[in-house]
Amino acid sequence: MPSTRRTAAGVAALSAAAALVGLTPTTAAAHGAVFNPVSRVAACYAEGPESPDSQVCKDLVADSGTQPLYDWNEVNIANADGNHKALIPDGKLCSANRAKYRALDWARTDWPATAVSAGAFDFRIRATAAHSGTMTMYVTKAGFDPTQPLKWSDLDATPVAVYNTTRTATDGYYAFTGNLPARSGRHVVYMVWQRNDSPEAFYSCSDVTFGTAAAATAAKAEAPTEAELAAGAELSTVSHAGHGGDEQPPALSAEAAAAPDSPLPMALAGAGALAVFGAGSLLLGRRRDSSAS
Ligand SMILES: [Cu+2]
Repeated sequence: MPSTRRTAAGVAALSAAAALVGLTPTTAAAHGAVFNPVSRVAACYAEGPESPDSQVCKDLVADSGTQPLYDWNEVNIANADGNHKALIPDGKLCSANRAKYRALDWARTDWPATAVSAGAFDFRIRATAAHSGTMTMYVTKAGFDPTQPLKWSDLDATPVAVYNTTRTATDGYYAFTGNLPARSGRHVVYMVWQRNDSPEAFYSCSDVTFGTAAAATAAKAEAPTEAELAAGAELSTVSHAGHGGDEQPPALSAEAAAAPDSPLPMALAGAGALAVFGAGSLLLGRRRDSSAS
C-alpha cells in the first residue's frame, strides 16, 4: 500500500536524521568490561538481558530496563581526568555515579560472583575499544560488609594490579596477572581505568568470594561469550569499535577487518544501520534513552 510505504519511508528518514544528529557531538563511547573476575554488568548481560536468571539481574532490568546491559561496555565518565573520588560519591562507585547504571550500586549479597583465592590472579578485560592508559584494580579491605554501599574507604589502598593499557588489545582482551591478598567471604574487585590520551575513565565492580563456604552459597558469575556479545551488539547504543575515528578497534573485531581507509563511508554506513535499528525500535515500541551518555 502506497500510504504505508510512504509512512515507513518517512520513519526511516526521520530515524536517519535523528541518528546523524545524535552521532555528531555525542557518540557514546565503547570501552569494555571486566570478564575475570566477572563484573556485575557483564554477569547480568551473560544471563540474557531479556530473560535474566538471577533475582538481582531480574531486579536490575525491572528497575533500569535492558539498555544498561546491552551497553555493558560503556560505564564511564567522559571528563574524569583522574578526579575519580571527587566525581563519584561513596555508594555510587559501581555505577560511576551514572543514573543509567544505578542498579549496579545495589549492596546485595546475591550478585553472581567469581570464586577466587589469595595469590596470583589472572585478570581479563574484554576491550571493545582499546585505549592507552592505566588500569588499576582494587579489592575491598578485610572485614568489608557487602550489605553496605561500597565506599572509597572500603578499598584497600594498595592495588592488586596496575596495568598499562595500549591502543591494541590482543584478541580484544587485556590480560594481566595481579596478586590477591588473603580475605574471607564476599568481596568486591573495583576497576579504575583512566585513559592518558583523553580525560575519560571507566569503572566497574566484580563480586568475588574467598573460601569454599562463601563460594558454596554464591551464584557463579559467567562472562558473556563472543557469540552472546555479537548477538546483543545491534541493541547497544554504544559503538563496539572505537569512537569517532579516534581509536583503533580491537584486532579481531569484524569492523576492523572490514574497515575502509576513509572514516566517512563507515560513518555513513553506521548512520544507515542506526536508522534501520531506529525504525525497528519505533515499531517495537522500544524506548531508547541516549541522554544519559
Ligand atoms: Cu572507549
